[in-house]
Amino acid sequence: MSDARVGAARSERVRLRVAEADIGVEAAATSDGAIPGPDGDRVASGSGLSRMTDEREDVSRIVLVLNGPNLNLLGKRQPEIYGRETLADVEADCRRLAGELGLEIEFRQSNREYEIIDWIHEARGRVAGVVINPAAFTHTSVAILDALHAFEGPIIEVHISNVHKREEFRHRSYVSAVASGVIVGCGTQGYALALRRIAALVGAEAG
Ligand code: DHK
Repeated sequence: MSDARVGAARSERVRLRVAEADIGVEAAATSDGAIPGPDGDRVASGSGLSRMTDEREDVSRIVLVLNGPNLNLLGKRQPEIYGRETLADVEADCRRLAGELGLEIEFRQSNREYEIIDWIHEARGRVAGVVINPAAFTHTSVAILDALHAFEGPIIEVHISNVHKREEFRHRSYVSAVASGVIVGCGTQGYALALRRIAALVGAEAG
């Protein structure tokens, strides 16, 4: 199937899903806005829906930033590895940058796998893209991988530390199999890089 037809099919799926959910938002489901990514997949097609819309079409501008277990202790836990910035600092940086990029951020952290899965489910048909640092679940969670497979938009995986320089069990990521891109070892700056990439993939970047 061509990129345009994949985009159209995906848009139709979103439209149906929204109609089912009856959330009272009108879909702008065209394949025209489809922007192919390097892997020809996981790219927003102008079909996402949101409370925050622009004047051209009802394109979602929401990016869900998900953080896995122990990241609530960021800044305190192993600062020699993860740095001294707290998760609140990261959130503030993300919100500042999102404003510049014309995006809206939903920023969440959980130590519970099921909660992360539920948030991914709720993102379907509503959120433009997902930035996820699954933390330790990266290396263990088929369930998070499966949930991400059910999400239509781009996904950028972030790791603050360079997991490839660390223990061997950290070299394997289940999530990478579904990610459009992976940012590793750039410290907390990785979140900003991920947001910029999502903005480019969903066509939200001003310039
Ligand atoms: C964070 C964690 O908590 C670890 O379990 C991962 C990741 C690496 C990070 O670098 O952000 O192995």
